[in-house]
Amino acid sequence: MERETELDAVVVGAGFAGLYALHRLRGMGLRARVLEAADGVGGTWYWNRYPGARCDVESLDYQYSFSDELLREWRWSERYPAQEEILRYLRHVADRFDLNRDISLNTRVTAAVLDEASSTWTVTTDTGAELTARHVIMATGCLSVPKEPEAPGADTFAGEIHHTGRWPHEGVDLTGKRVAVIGTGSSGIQSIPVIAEEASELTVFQRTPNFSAPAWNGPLDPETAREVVDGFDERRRAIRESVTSLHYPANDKGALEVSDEERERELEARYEAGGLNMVGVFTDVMIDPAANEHVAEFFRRKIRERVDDPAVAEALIPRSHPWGTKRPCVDTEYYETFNRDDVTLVDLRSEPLEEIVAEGVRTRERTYPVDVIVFATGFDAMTGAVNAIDIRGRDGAVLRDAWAGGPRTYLGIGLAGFPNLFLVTGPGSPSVFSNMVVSIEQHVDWITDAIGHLRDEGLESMEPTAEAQDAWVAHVAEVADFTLMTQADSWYMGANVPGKPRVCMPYLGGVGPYAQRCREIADAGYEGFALA
Ligand code: NA7
Repeated sequence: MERETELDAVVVGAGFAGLYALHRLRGMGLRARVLEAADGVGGTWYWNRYPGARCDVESLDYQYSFSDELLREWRWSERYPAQEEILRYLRHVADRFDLNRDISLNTRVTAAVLDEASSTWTVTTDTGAELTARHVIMATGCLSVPKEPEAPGADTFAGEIHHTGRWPHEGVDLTGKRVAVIGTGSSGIQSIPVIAEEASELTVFQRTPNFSAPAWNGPLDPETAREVVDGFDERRRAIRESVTSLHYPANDKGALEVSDEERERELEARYEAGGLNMVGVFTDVMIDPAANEHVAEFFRRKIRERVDDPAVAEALIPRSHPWGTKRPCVDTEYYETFNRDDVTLVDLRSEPLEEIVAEGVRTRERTYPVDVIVFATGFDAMTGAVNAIDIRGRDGAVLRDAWAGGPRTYLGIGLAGFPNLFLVTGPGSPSVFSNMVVSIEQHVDWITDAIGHLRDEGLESMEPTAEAQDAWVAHVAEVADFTLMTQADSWYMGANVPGKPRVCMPYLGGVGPYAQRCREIADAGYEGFALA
């Protein structure tokens, strides 16, 4: 594939979004090619192979809904799917729907340039290939560009360094090794208990403690799974229309409206149900600091119960951000891991990390000698993968420049000045604030319907008007400002990457209401888009 010009669409990325986009486009009789940097399909689940990597959304809801046969033939083994099982599922999807023949692996997209006269895009890759297509669909994922280690001296370290988001495929033998994990977000919290089992000593370097609820993972009862599959359409409809896109019930009461006993009962029940059940616990938790504090205090009590040493428990207790304003974590024995004699917690707030030296990690207080350093330090989320590509639209405008002050989109799907270029779960859509598979299906359906509409109407291009985009960006910010989300230095806010603009990137208006708005816009002839 050196030059390909007969395409209707180029899809960038072969994760959940790219695979489904290809399937849909093919079903419409369109010609599409998927370009994927990795040497296999899977996206996030291809790269994130660190010990303990698992999805926080339950297996039965973290799967495609577009094929009843697929739904019925695939068996999930556990309540929450492990990385390996999700990757196997996605490979199965690629095989079953014969997708591989239109996927180019080991191919990283470097640029996409609009030809205004023909309303087509020329996409170039690091393999030297050049593809021309009417449409470009960015299925690049929200968490696909790992953040570079910010610790100086990493190149002087005598041992091995790994990032959770780029874990070696052959695995890493940590048996008998002294291991450092830097970072206590979801990746750290999932991997720390598993690494502790293997390593001879584990030292955890924590900058910000997080709130984590037990997953209560376990084998999935086949009978329960069958019942869910039998009632799947209704279950999926309900979560699509819900605010969170999780199947957990949303309480219609506020934390401040109920008695102390009722509040405690509700919190305890959600904690016992496990995982992300706490999302939706009370209506006011994400908008009222006093309501939020009840949830935060509940978690703090649980941490004290789970950790033996009171000083360690205090260090693990989050105080610097309201609950839910950084991604709530889901764990298996995370806090209990700190009860082991061979696990040490280093609180970087009281003893800042200064540098990596040949023998290990040096803080202001001392050097911790280790054999392996694991960076669980997260991603350049939501904009990293799009900004890594040189995207040039109308009048040569560079997308990266247009986003210099933070991402600007219409619905998280379209970009003013970049006709026929679509983002799947882009900034300005619920994206990471949802069950990603539900949001991906909604976006891919919407985008491919729009492409079908253009074809049926004999139109060549669509792009949001500047006014519609400005209004949407303002709306996204207004909703965020109404919540407590803007108070945390989270990756939702771009605050984890030095120099990144501080903007709340996901849309917080709720998955169901958002999808409804997208539908209305399409039904009104793609209101806010200029069709030509
Ligand atoms: P996250 O959630 O961004 O977590 C990264 C962690 O690494 C977090 O505890 C950070 O502390 C810490 N960190 C980042 N940079 C540094 C430096 N320079 N020094 C010390 N500590 C640092 O990424 P994950 O991979 O865990 O999870 C990403 C998402 O994947 C997750 O939210 C789920 O949606 C799935 P900080 O909080 O910034 O102080």
